[in-house]
Amino acid sequence: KTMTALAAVVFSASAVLGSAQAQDKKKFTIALVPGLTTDAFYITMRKGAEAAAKAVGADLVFQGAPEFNPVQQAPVLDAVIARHPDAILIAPTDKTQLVQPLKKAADAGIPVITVDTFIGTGNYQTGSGDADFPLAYIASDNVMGGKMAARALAKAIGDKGKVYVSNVKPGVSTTDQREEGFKEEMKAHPGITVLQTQFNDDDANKAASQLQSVYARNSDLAGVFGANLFSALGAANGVQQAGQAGKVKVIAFDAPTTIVGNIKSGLIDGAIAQHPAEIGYYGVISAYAHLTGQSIPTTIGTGFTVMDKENIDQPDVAKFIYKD
Ligand code: T6T
Repeated sequence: KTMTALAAVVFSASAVLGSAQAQDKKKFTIALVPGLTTDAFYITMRKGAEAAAKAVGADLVFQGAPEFNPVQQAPVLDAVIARHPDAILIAPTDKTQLVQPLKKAADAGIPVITVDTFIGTGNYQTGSGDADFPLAYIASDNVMGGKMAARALAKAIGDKGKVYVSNVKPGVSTTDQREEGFKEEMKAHPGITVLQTQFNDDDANKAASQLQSVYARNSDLAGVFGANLFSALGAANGVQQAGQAGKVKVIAFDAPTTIVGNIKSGLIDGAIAQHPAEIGYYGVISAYAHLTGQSIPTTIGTGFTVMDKENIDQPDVAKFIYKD
């Protein structure tokens, strides 16, 4: 009996302590720095991050630059570091140029996790190099995504003809890897010639005029791979402006809402949609797990959904169209 009473006292004491701890529980602030703020990919990532922040009772701060550019992103990062959040999730806009700016966060004791893109080699916590300090990298498998795009384009053009990659700029981990995967896969398609990559600086208008110049030089152009949202939309617009809709085939990376109309009209043959909401969700969950003393994996890979005319209306496919 005494033991039971004692146990009850201990139990109620620990219950009080537990609730006091719950009241004192620190509310974490997690910052998400996107590649740029006005991109449906990062807007969708933010939604996933907010869902996770709500689930764990953390505050999410979303702060980014208006353009995908390391020169603009670094001062935004400095401002975020000055607010000293409990953790920073960031899509670095350049593999090397964001290393030093991010080192400042790590030196200030702020854990860093990169989402979508990586710095250095993307192999973190290995003890090698000066860019392995982020705790984790959460993203699509971009080499694989590039290979998937190559297969889709090869199929669309009947496995022969000239194609090229419309890309952002060298030094961006994601789009570099997509181009690498695309070219690797095309080695298995000897009837296809891959022309020189056109870099558009994430400017859809530039991508559109580049398409027209490439087409002007190669009237037998068979297809183009737009390696991210703006490259793909721009290349597709260029195909339309050249009067080649449905003739020059377009495979897009990313899935903004306009992709639906473009796929249905036949201007774009297919899109490799990433799952940005998953990236944001697992980014926040990983940060929270780390902040509460759990170990976290150094890489988390998220999936793809391939969209085309046949499946775009199916709810399990359409749910991966980005939010804007
Ligand atoms: O493709 C995404 C992202 O994965 C890439 O790193 C940059 O471009 C996008 O944000 C789309 O615009």
